[in-house]
Amino acid sequence: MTTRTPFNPTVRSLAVVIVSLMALAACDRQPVVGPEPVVSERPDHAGPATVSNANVVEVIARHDGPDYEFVLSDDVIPAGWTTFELDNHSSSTHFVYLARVPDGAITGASDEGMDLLEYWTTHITRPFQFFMDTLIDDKAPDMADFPTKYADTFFPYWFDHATPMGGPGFTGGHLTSRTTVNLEAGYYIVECYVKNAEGDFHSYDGMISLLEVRGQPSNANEPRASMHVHLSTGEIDVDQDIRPGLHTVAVHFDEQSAYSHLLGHDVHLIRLDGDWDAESTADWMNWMVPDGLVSADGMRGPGTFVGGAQTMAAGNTAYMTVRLEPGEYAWVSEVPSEVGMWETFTVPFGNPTGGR
Ligand SMILES: [Cu+2]
Repeated sequence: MTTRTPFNPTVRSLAVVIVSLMALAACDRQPVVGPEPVVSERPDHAGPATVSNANVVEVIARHDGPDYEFVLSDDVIPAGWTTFELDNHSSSTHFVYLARVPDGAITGASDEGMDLLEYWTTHITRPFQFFMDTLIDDKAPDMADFPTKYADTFFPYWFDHATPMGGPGFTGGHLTSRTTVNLEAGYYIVECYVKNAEGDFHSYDGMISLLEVRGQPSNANEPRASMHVHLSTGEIDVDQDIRPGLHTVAVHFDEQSAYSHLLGHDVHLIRLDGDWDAESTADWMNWMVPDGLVSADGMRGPGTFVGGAQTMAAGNTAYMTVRLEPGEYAWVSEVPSEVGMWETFTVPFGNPTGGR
């Protein structure tokens, strides 16, 4: 498993991009328009009934007004194959993104005498919010969030070495999703960077935690897949002959690339409830779009997301467990809409898989 993010831009190029975008934003701001209001809160359960022989970390997503948080069932777990169950206890959309903390951050936190999570939010989360705020019309960035210590590079050098390690994808209000990844020992940031109605990242408002993975790998087996999704640069290759029922979907990161929004590709599953505009959904999924990624109370975002696999370096595989009812679905990657990275498929009526 790689410990370096091959597609992360260098800190210098990231800083150049951000400084350039900040200059652009000053003269070309766009109004913030919220997505459609909540349509329904479906009682059905997107996740599976059981998972056996696996480490399971439950992550409850909840918020009360301006306060957002994750509640983790464990904050210290063994290494190896680990299933993250995102239980969304709110009406808005969330995900769980895992990033392995690089050694430079651990040393830096020690040098500055700071708790590791506080150190990360100070040098990563808050500067990202500062940058985001410059893109949002009529929102004044909080100068306290400006990365004074790294004014030239915007982010510390070690951010280039943070490794994206997947996690459950976008999951609609009051739904549950499960995604399994293989984790080596280390510290992991667990966060959701969907935004609230004011354009604050949920992580900025508290939906960010620290997970320690410690010791020898557990005996949890690598899941066995019933479906496969292959991700390469600008492309999603999916199975089209699919039975209804419970599936374990292997998401293979065959290639990885940095796109114009500075992130790599991932994949998310949407249950289509009627007419679907793929391009506007992809725009919503782009964090750099001022009104993109907004989902808060009464603002669920486009469509019904039922999970997925957050971004990982090339060569990794994540496993998503999902119950597919007959209907229309789309796999969509969280990349700029001009890339056009989405694929639709139909789950026919017929004999279900044997899972319960
Ligand atoms: Cu969130």
